[in-house]
Amino acid sequence: MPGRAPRARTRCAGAILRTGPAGDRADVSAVCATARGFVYKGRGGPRVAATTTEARMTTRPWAIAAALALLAPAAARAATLQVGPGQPYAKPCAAIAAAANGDTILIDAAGDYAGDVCAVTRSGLTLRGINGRPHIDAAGQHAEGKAIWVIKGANTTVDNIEFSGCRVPDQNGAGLRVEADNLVVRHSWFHHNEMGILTGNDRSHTITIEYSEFSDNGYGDGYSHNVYVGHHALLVFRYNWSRASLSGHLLKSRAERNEVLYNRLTGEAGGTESYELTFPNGGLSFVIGNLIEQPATSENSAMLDYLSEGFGGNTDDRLFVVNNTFVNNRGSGTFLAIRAATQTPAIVRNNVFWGGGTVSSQASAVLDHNVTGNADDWFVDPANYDYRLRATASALIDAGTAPGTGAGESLAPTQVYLHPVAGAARPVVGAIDVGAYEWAGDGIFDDGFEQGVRRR
Ligand SMILES: [Ca+2]
Ligand SMILES: [Ca+2]
Repeated sequence: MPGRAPRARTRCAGAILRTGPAGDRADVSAVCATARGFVYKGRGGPRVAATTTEARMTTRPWAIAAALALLAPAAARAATLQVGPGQPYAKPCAAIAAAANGDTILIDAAGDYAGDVCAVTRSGLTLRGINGRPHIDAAGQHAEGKAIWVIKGANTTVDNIEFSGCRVPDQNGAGLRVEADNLVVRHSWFHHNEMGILTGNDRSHTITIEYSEFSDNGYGDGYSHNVYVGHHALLVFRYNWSRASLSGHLLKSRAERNEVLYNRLTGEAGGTESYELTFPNGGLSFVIGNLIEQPATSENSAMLDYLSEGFGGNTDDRLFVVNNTFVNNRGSGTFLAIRAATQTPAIVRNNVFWGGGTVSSQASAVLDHNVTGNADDWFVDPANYDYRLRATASALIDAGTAPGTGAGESLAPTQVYLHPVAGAARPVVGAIDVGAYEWAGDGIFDDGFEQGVRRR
């Protein structure tokens, strides 16, 4: 296959420590684990060590341990494939085609990967950007009419990669189309695709998305979104920034269980997204510690939508909304559109509902220690979507109650979203504050970690 390079399965470690049986101390510089067993390397050229014992006698203990590890079962001797200028693989998909289960593919940000699209069929791959964040622009290409990468292998990790520009005939071209269990996406950026991430509908699958950014995805028809998770067992979505999807939603999930924790879901200036957060089929959903902002230009006036399309095979309708900051710059509408099919009263505790509108459309919702209002001195820098608290936010500081538990889980916000796309421990200062942020003195703002809104 053109461009396909052999995987390196030989690894060497260490240097000679003791004189070996052949008195070869001066001639041997390393011991290598190979398919033939241990091979000494040195001035006399390579030679095969007779036994592991011989190798052990002649090398430092840590060296032989490292070499032995490379002869362990397949899962432990995964290879690392290098992608980029001057590397064995010029493009990510060439390495993906050559990889074995469990391998790591390192993609140098210096490469030009425009139009390099494919399916990922091996399982257990780690696909990681290095030396910056590599960018894969679809450039008119797509894999299987679906995405830049179609994830078909279980237990894949995608780390530190930028995906943009995917368009397909079905108008749902994604950065990632997910058709396998237990994908983990982190530190990645999805923008100007028709979908950021789109999954299939396998109710046994889980997906984790964290420390990632989604912006300006959507075909513009309202059916394409920054993030769209289908019927899954579990979505974990945390420390992400999703903003300004084009007519679609900032986050949509049909999962049976959703853990949406410490994110920034903000339409921002000119954003035309519909729902900022929607669970159209309900599901056991924890919404804790998020900043959720609706701009005046949002295409609908509801922010969090729940059970708007019936259960769709889900069985749980418990919704916990705790210690979030909701900002409604549209000025009217509904913060929590909890639809009529929802039988279980939602638990809505310690939230800020700023800017006007109906808090909950569910009459039976348990509303507890929430604060509504439109004061202009609560937040650090609303113009830049910085809704951490100022000392003047006395209506919010120490105004919360113990978050308690729900569905057997703690509802306490132990972390805060740290902009951009990071997290930090939530400080504990007196009683818990209302909203996604704890006021800990103005000094917290002196370290410059708020870097403002990036515009690209
Ligand atoms: Ca909306
Ligand atoms: Ca406090």
